[in-house]
Amino acid sequence: MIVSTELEQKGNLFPSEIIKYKKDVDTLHFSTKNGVVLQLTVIRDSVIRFRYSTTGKFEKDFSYGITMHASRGYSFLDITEDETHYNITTSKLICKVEKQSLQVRLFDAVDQKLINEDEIGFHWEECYEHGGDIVKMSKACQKSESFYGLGDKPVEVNLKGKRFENWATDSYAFGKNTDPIYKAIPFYTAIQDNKSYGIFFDNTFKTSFDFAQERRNVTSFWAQGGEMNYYFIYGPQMKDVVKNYTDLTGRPQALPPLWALGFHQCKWSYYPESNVKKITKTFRDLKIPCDAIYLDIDYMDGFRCFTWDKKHFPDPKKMVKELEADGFKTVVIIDPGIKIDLEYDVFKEGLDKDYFCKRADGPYMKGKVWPGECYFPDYTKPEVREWWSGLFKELIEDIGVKGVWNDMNEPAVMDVPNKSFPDDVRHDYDGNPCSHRKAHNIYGTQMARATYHGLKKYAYPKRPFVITRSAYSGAQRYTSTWMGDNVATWEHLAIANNQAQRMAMSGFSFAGSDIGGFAEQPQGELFARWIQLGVFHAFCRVHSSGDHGDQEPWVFGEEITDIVRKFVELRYQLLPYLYTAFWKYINDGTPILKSLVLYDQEDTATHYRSDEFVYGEQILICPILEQNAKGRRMYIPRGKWYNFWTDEVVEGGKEMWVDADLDSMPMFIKEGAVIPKYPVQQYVGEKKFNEITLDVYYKAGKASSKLYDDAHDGYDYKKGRFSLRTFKVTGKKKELIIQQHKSGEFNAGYNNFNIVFHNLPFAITSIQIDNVEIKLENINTAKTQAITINKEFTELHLFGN
Ligand code: MIG
Repeated sequence: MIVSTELEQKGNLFPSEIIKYKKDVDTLHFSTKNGVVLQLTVIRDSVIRFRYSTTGKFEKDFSYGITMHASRGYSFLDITEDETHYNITTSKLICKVEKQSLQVRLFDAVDQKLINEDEIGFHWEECYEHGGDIVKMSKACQKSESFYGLGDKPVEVNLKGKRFENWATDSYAFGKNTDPIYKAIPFYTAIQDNKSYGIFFDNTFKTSFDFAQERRNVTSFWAQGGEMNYYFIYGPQMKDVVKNYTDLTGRPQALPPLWALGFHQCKWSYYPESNVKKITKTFRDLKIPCDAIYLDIDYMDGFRCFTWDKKHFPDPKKMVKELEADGFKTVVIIDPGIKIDLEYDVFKEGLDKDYFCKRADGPYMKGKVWPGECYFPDYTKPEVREWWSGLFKELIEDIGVKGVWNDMNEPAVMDVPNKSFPDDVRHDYDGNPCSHRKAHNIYGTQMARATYHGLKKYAYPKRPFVITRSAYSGAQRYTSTWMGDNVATWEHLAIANNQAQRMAMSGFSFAGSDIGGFAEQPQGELFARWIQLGVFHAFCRVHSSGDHGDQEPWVFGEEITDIVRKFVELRYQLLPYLYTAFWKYINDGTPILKSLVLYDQEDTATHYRSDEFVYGEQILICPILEQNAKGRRMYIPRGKWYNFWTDEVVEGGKEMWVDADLDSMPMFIKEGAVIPKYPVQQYVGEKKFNEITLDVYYKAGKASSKLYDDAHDGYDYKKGRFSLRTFKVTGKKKELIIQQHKSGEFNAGYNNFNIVFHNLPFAITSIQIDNVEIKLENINTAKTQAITINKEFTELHLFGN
């Protein structure tokens, strides 16, 4: 604390007028009279990076957030200077830098309209205590502007009027509005005047964001250290902003194995082995599909990572193998805390090689977690990550574990007021030594990254599966995630819905919450409603702390068990649809879940909707969030939608009541959609089948759908062994045409499509496949509105009367 010094009086400091300008290929340097430098880099036509230095010197340019694969290059760049401004023009953006103040304004290059402007812009406060500056940015907030994103914040989808902090924090039983919680994702999107842009503030110190909370007309963000370093990403569609953000910060490096998109069952803790097997057997006996079973911390010997409690798990290899034979993939937890124990080789090796984090003056960072007193690997050091990756050899290659769950990596420390490391802990930060103030928010991501590389190596030629609790921007490249310790309440069901949507629009689609709630015990009704939502999240896992009773699908009585089975079966049927959405996410960054604002931003009625979302491209979901509900009011986005359960067609662009008793939920399909479905399986790959279903929802007009497929594991798909099918549907009064376009070299095991037509406005009188008339009786017309045909057709043409 600085008391009555000159510094205190200094307060906020501002750049003065520009006295020097220099261009270096794609980077412009503006220097002010008082020594501030703005380094403006045109990354792409729609992406500009702003970096400010208050000393004239910049830090080494290093970021954990930005992927080395980020694309660069623009099609047009023009720089002009007039009396008051420098004007930087690309094909998408016009950026004006004011000479007097260094303030920035951004306009759409096409219609010249304002997108975003600095209010006071960049300013800073010197930080005596730690050195450096508290760096700040204030921007004007337009009247009808709304804000979204920012990772796991447990609030409604629209962030306007709220203030947040990013400091990864272990937040057991967090509640609505608790801030911060586990993740630090300093990226938001905004929309005003039907123009959407995003800001990625790539700074791993504690960052804060104020969305017109303190002042109605101002949105600001600041950090406790480091540089003011942000990327301005223009849309004007929010979808494109998110895509471009994932172009910068990365997308998953590989598709997940398909089993990872199945249903997962977890608890703290399933042990001993007989108990694990009892659980997996019950899934099979009751025919509730399930692909993964989790072992929480109790499988270890005294919570020592990479060991087994031999009393409870005498032969882990044998157990894992047996589980696998029954379709269950074993996922085990690995925490960062390494027990201080000279008899324990992981600890010994870490100590000998000097891999653990140290305090400022040299002693090790000692903290209490589950194993008791621990040291913690410094995952921000490449050598340490390499070592950590190697530790997975036995677990993955030999024992056969298929996935790893990284917990407590905020990092969490017990029995200390700040729940984490003290600020003075030192980190390597990949050769940019720093204190924990800078490394805290990235610690979990670097742990997950090292874990990922271990799994990738030892699971080869299969694909790895990692799940993490803490994350910074970019973690989506390596891992999936869950939202930490939620609670079995109705309010938390709504939070889970908002968090999954928010994560998806923050570039992190492979996410889900503990279904049913981690703390406390849900009633059967809440559990059923939660399953209904959870099966539409990319990551779908039941987990609970266990000290409040059982939370398997069958413990709430038969009615609930049947509902759970129905919805988990639906998830398994829709796996090809989800897999296609995942492929799209990896391929171009399209979020798997789309909040309505992201789905249709032009319709301002969507800007404050939080409950409804579009799953993939064409399925509208709205969970029931209240007890005893027999349905609910919801907003249907513009266009025509089919009620999934009744095939009734509704015209969107309005709110309406939708029936949904406990065994149902509001679910709609976009007209014109072709929805692929597998037969129900108890686990991915259980059955060989000769056909899959395509549900075709008639539309008067044109629509297009995609179906991606590959071997569901392994990397052959990267060598062209995938199959991408595009179905173009054209509906006329008495005709329906489906054109199929195929690419890729993968040949799926099935031969036929069973095409089911919904709502055909005519009776089929004749059918042509690839211009050849087919005798109606030659086609397996089980139902009048369905036909089975070879999957390689090019054009299917139905005629009717
Ligand atoms: O301090 O490993 O969020 O999912 O079951 C609790 C035990 C540590 C917190 C995780 C939770 C996990 C639990 N862990």
